[in-house]
Amino acid sequence: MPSYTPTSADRFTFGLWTVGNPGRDPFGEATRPALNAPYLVRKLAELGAYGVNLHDNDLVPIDASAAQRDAIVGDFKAALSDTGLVVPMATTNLFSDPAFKDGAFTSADARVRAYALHKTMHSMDLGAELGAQTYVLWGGREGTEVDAGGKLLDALAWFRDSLNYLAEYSEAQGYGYRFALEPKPNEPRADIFLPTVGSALGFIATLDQPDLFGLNPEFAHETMAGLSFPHAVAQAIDAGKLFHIDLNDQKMGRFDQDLRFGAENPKAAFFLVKLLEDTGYAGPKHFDAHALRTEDEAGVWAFARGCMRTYLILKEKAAQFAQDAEIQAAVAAYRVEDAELSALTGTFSPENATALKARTFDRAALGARGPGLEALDQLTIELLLGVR
Ligand code: GCO
Ligand code: MN
Ligand code: MN
Repeated sequence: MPSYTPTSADRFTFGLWTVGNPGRDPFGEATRPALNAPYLVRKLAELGAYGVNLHDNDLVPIDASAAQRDAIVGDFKAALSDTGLVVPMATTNLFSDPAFKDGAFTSADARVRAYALHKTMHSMDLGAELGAQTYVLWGGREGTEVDAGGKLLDALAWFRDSLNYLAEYSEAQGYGYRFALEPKPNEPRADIFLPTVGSALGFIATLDQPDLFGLNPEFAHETMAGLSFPHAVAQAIDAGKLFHIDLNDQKMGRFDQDLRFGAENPKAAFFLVKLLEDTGYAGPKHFDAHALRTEDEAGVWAFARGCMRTYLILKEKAAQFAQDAEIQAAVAAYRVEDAELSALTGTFSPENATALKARTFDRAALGARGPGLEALDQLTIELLLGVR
């Protein structure tokens, strides 16, 4: 029986805010004590994680003095160097402070927009000091409940200007960040700007330096929007924009649950892992989730271990899927090739178009073909349920 014990080669990461989540929710107080950053680093290293990610204020309180900041960062760096854990990604908290209650980069107040840039640049300095190469931008408060203010187009322009500015700052400082936009449809705002992977991809094309920008898609976020996460990730991969990924789970149509990876939709999780493994995704696999509010500290580590273990089990299942002769025969039978027709459809030429228009098709036969998907899906389910 394989142990499914991760090593740093698996590149699993957690946020300080994930395993550090004390169980507070809109209806109730924290249910477990806050754990300090160096302790979290040591525990994650013990469990076989590769790295740890952070918002500026997960580590340094928003009102810390320069001396306090340096002491806190020093202790954190010591834990990193003791354990070998790295910080591949950093981000800014642009959602907790009341200053950001109506948006950060998209606030209607120019002073808030300027403060958001100021705070993000300081946070980028911290991330660079810790070695981060990916900078995530999750616009948690970038949205509205009320559209009467009439800022929809302005908000997009302000957002664009801010991202262009930050990209220039990164280049001017020599940080070389790759920025990853993280779409989410709602929560904490009623309607968040750039709500899905597709929206973010469209927006990136309008930036001054689109090559510096990609996606940090999250399983729960596309699921909240009623969309398929594997489909969204495939589109990001197709565009060369899968810069980072947030793994967790979620029931569709519910509040933002941040469940343990694979806990709710193991089949979608399987097709996601298969997609990442088949396409050679080499970035960090970040678990942006937290233990249930019911849990104590032991539950937190059971949660973290479970996220990684489930990924590794699904990775093994993906390999089994590729080696299963009956499954592969069904996959092969699903696809129909026709060399003669492909020669006509592969490249446009007036001759090909004329020849294709002149062809006749047996529509009834096309419509009558059974592609074998019921049988293939059942084989997949049996594989996942462990009877193959
Ligand atoms: C959420 C988001 C956040 C971001 C994090 C990093 O739903 O709250 O997923 O957890 O991922 O702020 O940018
Ligand atoms: Mn989320
Ligand atoms: Mn996230």
